[in-house]
Formats: sequence, C-alpha cells, structure tokens
Amino acid sequence: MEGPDRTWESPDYEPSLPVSEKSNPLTRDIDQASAIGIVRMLQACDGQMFEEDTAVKYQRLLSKQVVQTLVEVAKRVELILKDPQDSLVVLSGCGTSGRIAFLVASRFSRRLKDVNQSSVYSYIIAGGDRALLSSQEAPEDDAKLGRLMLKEACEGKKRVVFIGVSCGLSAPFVAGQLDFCLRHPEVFTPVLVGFNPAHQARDEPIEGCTFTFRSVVQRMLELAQSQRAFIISPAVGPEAISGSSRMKGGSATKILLEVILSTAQAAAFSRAPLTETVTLQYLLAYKNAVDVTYSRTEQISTLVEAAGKSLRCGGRVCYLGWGTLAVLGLIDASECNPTFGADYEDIRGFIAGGYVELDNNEGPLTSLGPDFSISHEEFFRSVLPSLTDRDTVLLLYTHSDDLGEVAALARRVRERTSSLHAIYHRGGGDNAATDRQEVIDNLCSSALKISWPSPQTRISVHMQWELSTKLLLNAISTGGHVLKGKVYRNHMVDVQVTNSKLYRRAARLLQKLSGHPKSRCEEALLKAIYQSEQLTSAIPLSDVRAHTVAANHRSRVVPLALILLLTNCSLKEAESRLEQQPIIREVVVVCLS
Ligand code: F1P
Repeated sequence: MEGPDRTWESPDYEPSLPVSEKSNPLTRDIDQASAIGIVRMLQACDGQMFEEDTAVKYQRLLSKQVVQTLVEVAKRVELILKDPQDSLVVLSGCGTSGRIAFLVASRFSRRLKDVNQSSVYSYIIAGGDRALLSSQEAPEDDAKLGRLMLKEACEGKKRVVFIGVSCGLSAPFVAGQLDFCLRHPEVFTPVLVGFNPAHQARDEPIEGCTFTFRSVVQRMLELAQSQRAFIISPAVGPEAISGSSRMKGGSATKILLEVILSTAQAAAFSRAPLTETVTLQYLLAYKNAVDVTYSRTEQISTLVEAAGKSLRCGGRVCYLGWGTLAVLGLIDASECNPTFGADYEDIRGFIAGGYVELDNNEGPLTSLGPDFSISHEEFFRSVLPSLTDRDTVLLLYTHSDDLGEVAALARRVRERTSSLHAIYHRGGGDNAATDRQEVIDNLCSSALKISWPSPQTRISVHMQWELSTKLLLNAISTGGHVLKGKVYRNHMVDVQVTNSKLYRRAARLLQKLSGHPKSRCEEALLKAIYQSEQLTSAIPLSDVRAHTVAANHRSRVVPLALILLLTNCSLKEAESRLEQQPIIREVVVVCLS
C-alpha cells in the first residue's frame, strides 16, 4: 500500500510560507473533481492530522512532546478546578478559533453545572458575540482590543490559565493577549495553541505595538523551559483549500482544547490519572471519529452534490439542527462569507431553541439584522415560505433529541423541497429504528446515519459526534462552493480581504496566478478595492489597515484584480466580464488561457 504523501514537508516545498498557508499537493485539482473526488481528497487531507512525525522536522498531533505538553496544561487546569476561588480558564481566538473556544467553553461550563461545580471557563472571541455568527475579520488585527477584552474578563482574578488560539500563529488580537499574560506572570499562565512550528510565527509589525507574534512566541519559548508558559503547535499539514484554517485548524483546535479540559476534569472530579497514555488514548478516539465519518464517502458525496446543485442554481442550503450539532451548523455557515465571498443567505444555520440554547455571553443578537435570526421559528417565518426545490435542507440531530419534533419539521420542509437530507448520530446500543425515525427516513432523500460504538476512553461520545458533524459540514460547504466554481485549483479566489492576513494572502495569490511582481499585484488589488482606474496619492500603498476597511464594503475584489492583471483591461471591462460570467473559476481559466 502507498504511504501518505508528505511532499509538503520537504524544505523546498513553498519554502517562504508557513504550513498553515501552504497549498496542499493532495488537493491541487480539487476544482476539477467530482463530488466523490472532492470527498476523497478531504478525507486524505484530514487524515494528515494524525500522521506520525518522521524525523524531527515537524511536531505532529500525536508527537510525544505535544502529548506531554497537553498533560502539563491539563494539570494547571485541574488545579483551578479543584480550587476555583478567584480563578479562571480563558479560551480565546479570532474567527473559527474563537467560535471553537466558545463551543468548548460552553460545553465544559455546562458539565460543571451538571455536577454542581462553580464555573471556571470563559471564552473571548475577537469582535464579540456577533463574530460567532458572522465574519468580523477586522478586530483580529487589533492587539490592544485583545488585551482589553482579556483584562476585562479577568478583573479581580488571582490565577488564570489563558489559552490563546491562532491557527497560523498570526493574529495580533491573540498576540496582544499573550503579551499581557507575559507581563503579569503572577496571575497568568499563558498557553498558545496553533498549527505552525514556533519559528514560522508571523513576524509582521503590529500597529501600535513593539512586539510581533514571533517575538511573543520567543518570549514564551524561554518561559516554556521552566513551564511558566506552554506552546502547543503541531503541524497538521496544509489545508485542503489553501489557508482555510476553519477546516483542519478548527478541527484540531477542538480536539486539543477538549482533550485538555476532559482529562483535567476527569482528574479533578473522578481521580482519573492524568498521564500521557490517557491523553494519547483521547487523541486516538478522535482519530477514530475521523475514520468512522469518512467510511461514508458515498453518502457524504450525495450531500456535497446536493449542496453544489443548490448553490449553482442560486438556491440556498439550510442547516436545521438541535443542540451542539446545530451550533456547528451556525459556525460552518458563518464561515462561507469570508472564505468564498458567499452571501449570508447561501448557507444558513438554525438552532432549535435559538439564543436560549446557544447561551452566548451577550444573549440574543436578533436586533443586529436578519442574518442573526437563528431559531427554527425564524426559519419557518422567513425562509420556509420561499423554499423551493432549488434549495437544500439538512437536518442535524442525535438520538437524544426529540425525534417527534424532527419529524414534524421534516414534514413541513418536505412540502416545499424534495432536497431534504439528514445527518443523524446514535449510540452503539441504540439500533432500534423507532417509528419516528422511519418517518424521517421516508421524508428525506438521503439520511447519513452513524452508529457509534461506546468509546474505550472517558471521552464523551458527543464530542466525537460533534467532530464528525464538523467534518461533514465543512465537506458540504467547501465541496458545494468548489462545485459552484468558487475555487481555482485549491485557492479561494473570492476571499474577503478584510484583515491584514487576508490582504497578504490575496496579494500572494495574485502573484502566483498572474506571475506579475508584488507591487503590480498590490496595485491591481487596490484598484479593485477603491474602484479606481487610477490610484491617487490619497491612497498610500502601505496603509494595509485602510485598505482592509475599504474592502469591507466591496465584493469580488480578488477576481477583479486578477482579471486586471491577466488581461490588462480597464476596471469597467473587468467588472463587465464578471457580470457575464459569474462562475469565478471559469473567468480565471479563460483569462489564463
Ligand atoms: C483566524 C481567522 C480564521 C478565519 C480566517 C481569518 O485565524 O479568523 O478563523 O477562517 O482565515 O482568520 P487564526 O488566528 O486562527 O490563524
């Protein structure tokens, strides 16, 4: 049997890029693949998360050193759980990293409540709770905001374990928080989670700060020797869609945070030993969850096909879920706008119980606009009446949810669209097909039912179901957009350019695809952002922040810039080309030929 493809690990492979930004050789032709081809590529890509380390080039998820650090961090959390007075465990991040921080902090707070323990977990997401449901990329660049939010969350605390997540070791928001922790070692134990080796941390100056992400990491590395700071940064391989850290980055974040908190909680309340062996068993349980999920390649490809069909013909994809699976639906949907330039209506999530079930810090956000309406009632009110066969609806639930309610909802949806599908998780002992489940099966055009054996470790089976659901939804939304032509090779060509990381990524992509020098590519990007045929001195080239603010109000800037570079036409002509051919990939192919 062929071994895994490890091309990306070679020092010659895209040497200027950190792992999280490299393009994955496995998915180079994903834009030309069929639905099943896409799923197989995603399977191979996700499989890279659990590959063993070869020499010492990269630490991996299962590397001994990573496992050891997980144990040490869990011990710090255990101390706080045993003596919670004036103490806190804070999980923080931007975009997907912040959303996963929220999901994990909420789950474990609930668990503490269930056993009558006081809550010690808290989450921070750049941009506040609105960023849970929509893309808020600008606050990610704000180191001062990160520090202020952390300070506020920890007011009066005497002991804090701070876990900051930045998949690319790049977000200034998180760097600002880590810097703050390092300045107050009497209170804070800083922990950094990300998926690049430390020396690949971003070294770009941060506005208003004397530090860069890399210099913060260097300070942490020094303290790590005496276990006063911790860095957990295994490489999980390049993302299937270059730079899309919502995928493997988000999955691996979920795994690492849950392993730390699960093992700490088991040690604090059940006297379970906190050892490397136990920690490794937890990690392997997640590997198993990935394998079980992808054993359903055909069924997953049916869902990808349905989503692609809907998106291609201007239809919508709606995730209607219950409990934390619904939260994963909300998260997945929120990421399609920045990644694929999608409209909020293209892929939407809804959760039974709305904001009460979401239980976020800031409570209901409905007043922020229609894209913040997330309950099933809202779906009935604002989406169902206009639902047609062009739209796809996906039910997300487990055997512990109210199947009567699921069946009732399925019935109402089925009256309007035949593209109704289900993802359903159930425990191993629960094989009896209930009448209600049969009703749901009959209403759906496909149902992906996964029966899970009881896990060997103490890991909650729900956390495996969640990871599985995350992989499925990422496959559906990514695959759907690939089929819609939103990806060229394995690059997001319609990415939003709303923070400095995304701006740099866009400029690099333009260079790669057009072959023109950096300055010319940036110029084209700015023409597209400012909608100006001629750049004036009023637009200073170096003010990336101003550019990202301006880009907030624009769509399709990267495709426009690319057409400008490839055809040398005017902005007006480029715009009209895009009007005539809205399938971005086709435009790129035509221009390149
Ligand atoms: C944070 C993040 C991603 C998002 C997008 C912009 O990245 O918001 O979650 O998908 O790429 O950046 P990171 O700090 O975790 O690397």
